[in-house]
Amino acid sequence: MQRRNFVKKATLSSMAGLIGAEIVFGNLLPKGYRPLALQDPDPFKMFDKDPEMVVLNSKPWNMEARAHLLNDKVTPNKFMFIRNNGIIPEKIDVQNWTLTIDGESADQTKTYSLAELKSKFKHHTYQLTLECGGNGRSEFDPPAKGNQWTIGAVSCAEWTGVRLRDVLEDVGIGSDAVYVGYHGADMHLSRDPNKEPISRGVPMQKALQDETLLAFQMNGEDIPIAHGHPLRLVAGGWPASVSGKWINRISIRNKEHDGEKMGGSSYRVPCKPVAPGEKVKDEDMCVIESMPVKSLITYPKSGATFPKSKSLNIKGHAWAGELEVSKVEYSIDFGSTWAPCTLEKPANRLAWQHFSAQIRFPVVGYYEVWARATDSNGKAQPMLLPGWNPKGYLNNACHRIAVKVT
Ligand SMILES: Nc1nc2c(c(=O)[nH]1)N[C@H]1C(S)=C(S)[C@@H](COP(=O)(O)O)O[C@H]1N2
Ligand SMILES: [Mo]
Repeated sequence: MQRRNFVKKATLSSMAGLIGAEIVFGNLLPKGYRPLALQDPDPFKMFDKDPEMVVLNSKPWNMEARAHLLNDKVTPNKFMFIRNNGIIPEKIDVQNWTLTIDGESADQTKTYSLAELKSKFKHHTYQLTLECGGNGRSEFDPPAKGNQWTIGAVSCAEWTGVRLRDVLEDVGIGSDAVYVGYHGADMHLSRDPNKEPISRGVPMQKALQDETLLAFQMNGEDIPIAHGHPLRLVAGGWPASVSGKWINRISIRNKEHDGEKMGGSSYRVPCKPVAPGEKVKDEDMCVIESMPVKSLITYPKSGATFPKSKSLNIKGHAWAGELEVSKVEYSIDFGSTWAPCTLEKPANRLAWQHFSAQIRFPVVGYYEVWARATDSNGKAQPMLLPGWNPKGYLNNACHRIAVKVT
């Protein structure tokens, strides 16, 4: 006869709390069984993602790609990472969606409907690299709290929208303007309407760049819901946290924006290098601006096996925040020697650049292929880890893949 393990009373009442109703016959629930009402819907179906994507968190939804999934020159939705701080807006009324521009340094407060934004201002399309500031966090020691991103929180999709500059100028930018801050329609995890999950921004100079968009399309279609439909800010080359999703308000500020996740250790790193694990005072932390140079080998998939008779054609992308990538090199001897890769120009400023190389291996056996990019200021990626920081941001270490030659 099978023995049934019944769930504890305490667990039962907490589950009832989550469901919002008493679980009748709850005392008969088998141990370890999660009532359907509490099971997650299939995120791959819900967000139209490839089944090889990796879910890091379901509350809120956070999902990353693997290196080999990012081989496309322009990232399609199915391989694009999702980073949410709160709950995706549940009802989006596109017809009545509005964007309000306000703030101490706005000449007036002005509200636009989506249709007005689309008809009044010229449309622009750019490929823009978006990388989460915490991409690579999982490698830091001592570990940092937060989603344990490996290398997959980066994308380069094609975004279409209007220039933020054109809209801000239509409203009128005060002479004392220093920053813009965004507000989105997503909900705080606590569902408290007075709390925002995130409200970040950029200095005016970044806000006024040609490539900083208020986008309504991604890869030629409506932006997918998880990525900010119907309107998102896209500021390529900076931590993607400044690219606000589900945007309904932008404030022109006369000081550094002080919204949620602008202070403390959020998206900030020690202004000067610190020892791993060191406590850093708030006033010694600086806001992350342009992202550091980085590259990713997207072909072949790590672990691939190749015959020695053939050369291996590696492929990947490299990006350098506000800068251009000036060279990418590869090494098959753990960084002792480096050889050049072929590097393409970006499709436009702030788009990632594609690289490739034909590699011949001297003898059969196990190898690692390492890639290292250098930016236009001559700064290269660190081989293993850059400086430690409390929240594990900005890990731009060289990407490495394993290859067996037979
Ligand atoms: N409204 C809103 N915008 C947001 C976020 C969010 O949680 N809410 N997350 C930010 C962070 S931290 C990142 S890395 C990017 C992720 O964009 P993606 O999910 O489209 O890849 O969106 C940014 N914009
Ligand atoms: Mo992020």
